[in-house]
Amino acid sequence: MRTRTLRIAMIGTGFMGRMHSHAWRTAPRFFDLPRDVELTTLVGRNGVVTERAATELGWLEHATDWRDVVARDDIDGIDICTPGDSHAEIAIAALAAGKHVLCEKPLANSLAEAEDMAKAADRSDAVAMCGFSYRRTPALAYARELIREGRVGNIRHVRAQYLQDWLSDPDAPYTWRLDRDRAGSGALGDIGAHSIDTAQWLAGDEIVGVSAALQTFVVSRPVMESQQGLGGIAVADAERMPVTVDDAVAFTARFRGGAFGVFEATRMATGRRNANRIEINGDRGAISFDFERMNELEFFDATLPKSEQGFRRIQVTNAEHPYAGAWWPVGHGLGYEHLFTHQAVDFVRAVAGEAATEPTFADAVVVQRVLAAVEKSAAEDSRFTPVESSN
Ligand code: 4PW
Repeated sequence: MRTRTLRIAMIGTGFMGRMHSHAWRTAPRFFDLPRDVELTTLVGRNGVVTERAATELGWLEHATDWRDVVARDDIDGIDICTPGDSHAEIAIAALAAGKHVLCEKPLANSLAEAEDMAKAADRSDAVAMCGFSYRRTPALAYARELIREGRVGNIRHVRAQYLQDWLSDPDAPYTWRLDRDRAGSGALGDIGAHSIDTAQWLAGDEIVGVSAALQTFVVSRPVMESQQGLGGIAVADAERMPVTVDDAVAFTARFRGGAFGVFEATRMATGRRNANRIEINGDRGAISFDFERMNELEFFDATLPKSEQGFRRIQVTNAEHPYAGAWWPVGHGLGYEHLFTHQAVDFVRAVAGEAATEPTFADAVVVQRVLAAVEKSAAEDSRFTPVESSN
């Protein structure tokens, strides 16, 4: 029985705003939730754009000032889908006003802001959750179950790559994701943060040290004429804007428990659209995953007789698998949008006290510390050892 309605205000009308709208609408329709969800108010700076988006995406009303909305008594939850430069201010105000908060990743643009947000969450009784959505991939949630049951044993290797190619064209237009002031960092915070969170969450362990390098291949990009997906269309002969973030990052990492990690994130890996991959090798087995085949998990069991060993491809689409039972019968499979629906489900259950909040803001600070360490390591040129020239 759904006793009360959770009234949501969402800030942001872009790609993530559209995705979260779909999730809030779908979650109570497919999952047995303790609360109904009302898409109450959509907030965006541009009134015309926000009104159109509110109508298209099914919000009851729209508004242009998040401060007014956060102060309203008829709103229970604030969903932050804006670029990172406004996360801290909105989240801290919303928590102080007693609202539950779901905030997109990475939690903030700096470690100091993220820590302030976690302190605000500590002072509040409300739910404060960070949107590391890949935790809600059934195959990864199942991988975590296997790892927690000891099926891979002691972890030695964590190998994570997040490869996209939407910026490989040097004339792909400038977006806020290329502006350090708005996004905090480039491939590192936008997609590398997912790998860091997934790796620590799966391994049940924390990264304690990194050695990193960052690379920017394209230092300026043409002004955008119209947005399409993550990128958009540039005007011919447009003025170029300086790119102030990394295009790619690579780092090695040591985990507290002794595991050794290798991470790579780039938005210029031609041919790779959303290859969010992770492989973990332990002394009893291994798991391997690639989001481009998100309904599958590869599992290797080193305890089987040698003659029977080999990676097994498990279709993580059965009712027994995490989240999967609420969807389609006999393994029809899920897509990217389902992660966000599962995230909305877990948020509503946390608000009703039926599930723990995870990831919390404190969990997201752990990721933010790694992001900061990667930037620090990359900035210390002395750690980059040149190969001796043969001439
Ligand atoms: O969080 C990530 C983004 O910012 C995503 O999962 C994919 O890469 C889609 O957009 C970017």
